[in-house]
Formats: sequence, C-alpha cells, structure tokens
Amino acid sequence: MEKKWWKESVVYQIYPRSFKDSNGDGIGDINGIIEKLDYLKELGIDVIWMSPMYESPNDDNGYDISDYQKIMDEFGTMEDYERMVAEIHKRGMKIVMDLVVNHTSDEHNWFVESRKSKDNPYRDYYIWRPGKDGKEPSNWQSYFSGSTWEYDKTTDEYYLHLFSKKQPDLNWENPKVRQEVYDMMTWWLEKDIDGFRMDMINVISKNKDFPDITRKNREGNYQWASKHFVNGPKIHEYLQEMKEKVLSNYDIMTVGEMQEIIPEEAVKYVNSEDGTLNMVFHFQHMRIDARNGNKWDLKPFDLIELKEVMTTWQKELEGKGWNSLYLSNHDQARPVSRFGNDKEYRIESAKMLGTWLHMMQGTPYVYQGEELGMTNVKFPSIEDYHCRETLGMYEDATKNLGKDPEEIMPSIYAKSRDNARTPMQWDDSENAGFTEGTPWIMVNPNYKEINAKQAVNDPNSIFNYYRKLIRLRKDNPIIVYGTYDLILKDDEKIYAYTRTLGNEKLLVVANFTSEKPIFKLPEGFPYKSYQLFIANYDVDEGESIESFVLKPYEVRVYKLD
Ligand code: ISL
Ligand code: CA
Repeated sequence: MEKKWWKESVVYQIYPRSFKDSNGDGIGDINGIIEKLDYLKELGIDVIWMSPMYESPNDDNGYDISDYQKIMDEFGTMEDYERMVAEIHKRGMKIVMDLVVNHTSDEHNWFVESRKSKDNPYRDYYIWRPGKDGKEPSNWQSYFSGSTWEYDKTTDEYYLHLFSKKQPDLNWENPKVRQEVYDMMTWWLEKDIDGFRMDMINVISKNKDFPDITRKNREGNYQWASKHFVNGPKIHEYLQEMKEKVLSNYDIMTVGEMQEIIPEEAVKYVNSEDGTLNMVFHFQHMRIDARNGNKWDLKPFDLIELKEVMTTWQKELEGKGWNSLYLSNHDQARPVSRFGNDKEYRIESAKMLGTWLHMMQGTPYVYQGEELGMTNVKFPSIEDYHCRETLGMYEDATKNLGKDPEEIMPSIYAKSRDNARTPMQWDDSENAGFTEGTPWIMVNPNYKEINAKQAVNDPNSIFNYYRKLIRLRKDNPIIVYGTYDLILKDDEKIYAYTRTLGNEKLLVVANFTSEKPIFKLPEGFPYKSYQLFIANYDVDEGESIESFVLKPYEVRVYKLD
C-alpha cells in the first residue's frame, strides 16, 4: 500500500473559540493557541485542523464566513495567524484549514451585492427562485429546522440556505463562483498551509428543479430533501475540476465532511486512482444512537450495529482508499458520555474508546478535550445554549410541533453540539484556566477534577495514555498499514478485531460495557507467541489469551507472531 504522511499522522482538531483565551474577552484566540502548541506537541500530534478562523458575524461560530481572506477580529490578526503557522511548522506539525464553501455568510460582500437586484453581477453567485403559490419554492427542511428558503423582499424572490438563513448557499453551477473558490484556496495554500477539511462538501451540487418532497418523511411542514443535494448530479465534476486546478499542485491532505455517505459512494471520492480527496468524514457511526436518522430521537446504541458500520468501512475502503477515524468533533456529543461511561468508569472507558479507534486502519482525529475525557454538560436553561442547530430544533419542537420543553431537554443534554463546545479545561482555577474574563459559553462544572494540568502530571491519565497510543503508531507500521478483520461478530459486549501486516498480527479486544464478559479466542486461531502491546488495566502478562475475563470497559491489545 502506498505510504503517505497523512496516513501516518494523528490529527488534533481545535475549535478556536473554546480553546484558549489570551486577552480576557472570554473568546479563545490565536495567541491562546500559540501558548498551547507545546501541549499538543507533547501529546504527539502531527497535524492540527483549525475550525474556521475567518471573518464572520458568528451566526454559526465561524461556519458563516463574510470574508475568506481575513482573520476574525476576535481571534487576532493576519500577522498573528502567520506567526501561528510558523510556530506550528517550527515544531514539526502541520496545519489544515476548514474550507466552508457550500455557503457564505449573508454578510459576505457577494451576497450583499447579490440581493440588491436581479441583474446585479453577483446575482448568480447564489441560488434565487421565485415563490410558488405565495409560498417557498419547495418544502425542503433546513439542517437547522424550518425552511431552506428565505424570502427577500428587495427582489421578491427566495434564496436557498441548507443551514441558517444567515448562510446562503453558493451557486456552484456558476463557473465564476467555482473560480473564486479555487483562487481563494490557492491563496491559502501559498501561505503554506498543509490541507483542507471541507465542510459539507458533498452537498454543493443540487437538483436544479428543486422538487417538492411529496411523501412526508417527518413531522411538520418541511421535509428532508437530501436526495436532491447529497452527492448531487455534478459533485464529481466539480471536485475533479478543483483537483485539477488546485489540489494536484500541492502535497496536502484533504478530508471531506460528507452527510449520508456510504462506503460504496465514498470510494468514488477517495480511491487512489482517480479520486479527488484523501478521506471523508462519514456519519454512519454517529447515527447508531438515533432513531430514523433523527439525531434528537434517542436510542441506546447497539454494539452489533457499530461493528457492522465500522467493519463495512474498513473492508470496503481496504486497498482502495483511506478511512478517517473519529468519535468526536465540534458537532458531536462527548464520546465518553455517549459510548462509554462518564461516571464510575470515565477514565477506563475513555482509554478503551481511544484504543479501539486508533487501532483501526485510517487516520485518527482527536477533538480538543477528548484526550482529557471531557464529558457532556447540562446547562441550567435553554437560554444558556448557543448552538444554532439546538436552538432551531427547540424552537421548532416547542412552537410548531407543540412539544413540552421537559420532553426535549434530555435530547439536548445528550446530543447538543454545545456539549463539545464548552471551554477547554486547562486547570482547576476559575473558568478552568480558559479565560480571565467571562467565557462566551459556560464552563463544564467538572473542571476541578478534569483538566489538562492534572492529566499531564498524572501517569495514569487519559492524556498520558493517548500519548502512548500515538507513540505506538509511530513505531509500529502495522497500526497504520495492517489490514483489519473483525472477529466475534455476534458478541454483544465485546468488540474484537485483528490487524495483519506480513507475519505480524495485532489482536484488539474491547469491552463496551460495565460488566465482566469472558473473551474466548476463536477456535483454531493461529499464533505462536503473544505479547501485551497496550491495555487500560494492569494485566498479568502470563495469562493465556485463549480465554480471559474482561473488567468493565477493559481493552487489551496483543501483538502476535
Ligand atoms: O451536527 C450535525 C448533526 O449532528 C449536522 O447537522 C451538522 O450541522 C452537519 O454535519 C454540518 O456540519 C458542518 O457544517 C455546518 C456547521 O454548522 C458545522 O459546525 C459544520 O461542522 C454548516 O457550515
Ligand atoms: Ca480572546
């Protein structure tokens, strides 16, 4: 298999707003990030993915960009940014920027112009349609609830926005728009960045007819219409063009965030022959605790389903493309609260989840605070939440669907994106050492026990365990390049798999429960000798691997010959 630096790397995602505030305004910033680069280096990180740092009115925390070539004032200046990139490179790390080009902010100059008149030169930069029978052009539902169409009285037409109404969708059909995006990407690459994480990149091409969804697929007036824009008609054409004009000129890493993507489709994007991107972020494992794909409709997750999802991705991409491995990001609940146990077994289950993920084939992504086992939060009131998606759902559910707030809050506690956006917990001082002012979003009250200062100094911490995991990856090509095979497919408590490279094998055994299930090696499983590789509990190294009892959330990895 072809060797690539981005296959051997571990990526750390920074959500700048919540990472580290350096000037007491309560908002994380670039100088704060610079202060913490040594911390990331110590963890062993190779690549940093920065959530958006561009100028933005912050309707969606920077995912609504009003100028792609400026740095958000709250985060610092272009000089600060350049210094940060130099400091990252000086430490032998790389930087990947977020590329948000499905939409801009409505305050972007292109849109300010576009909405002025039907014959404005920027009109076709966005997607405008007349109303239908005095209503929206179609009954599509936006990701943040409500319609995907917003009426604009200046020209008596509607514009499309798959996200908030302050995030109008760009019209990729327009070659000028595409060229603007490519020029902007080149401009950043010339500033020496090392790649892009592409926000919602598989929805940029839409069915231009904007047909109504006739059969209701959800409660309410607006309906999910993703079949008309996910992997839309011209998506591969656009990405091939982007590859030819931009990506192929640089040795960079690319990862596309892709809604509703399945492996069969993903291979078209990431295959090493004529694919366009290096990796995709799929959501299939993020849906296993949701009913009917509705993230707010909670359901306990089923380990067998998780095995199916992960194994399909591992096997379908094997030898063809490359997987991204993640359990958390700025849009997802904290994995230890979601898939582990954030009470009695917080430390054990966080280590188990990290091991289970990092031992698969692909590039692992660590989201800020994951290395500390940061947990979900319950803010006292809906007023304390900031996330656009959460507030949109709350409003829709209470106003349009007549739901009781009491009924909705448990979903918010479990799934709100704000769970991931509470300030990074640096130490046990006020506001977790994140800011000397008032944080823009509440700190998780558990920072006195869960914080980086404690973790860095504690040899048994999750942080130091992650360091070890990452170190092992550097020293053992099998972790990067070995092939994956599931064993014990039907076990409901234990997730076990192997990795194979030449004569070497790794055996990974992970208990996803607080019970004590017995692991039994499948009959006739071939091996000559075994050695413990990494584990989250003390293990008697002489113990036979044929059969053993697992402790709650125990994980063991053995190296076999
Ligand atoms: O978080 C989600 C589901 O849990 C999604 O609906 C999410 O909004 C979607 O995955 C798109 O995410 C990306 O684009 C959004 C932005 O709000 C997210 O933060 C970003 O990661 C719009 O730019
Ligand atoms: Ca600040």
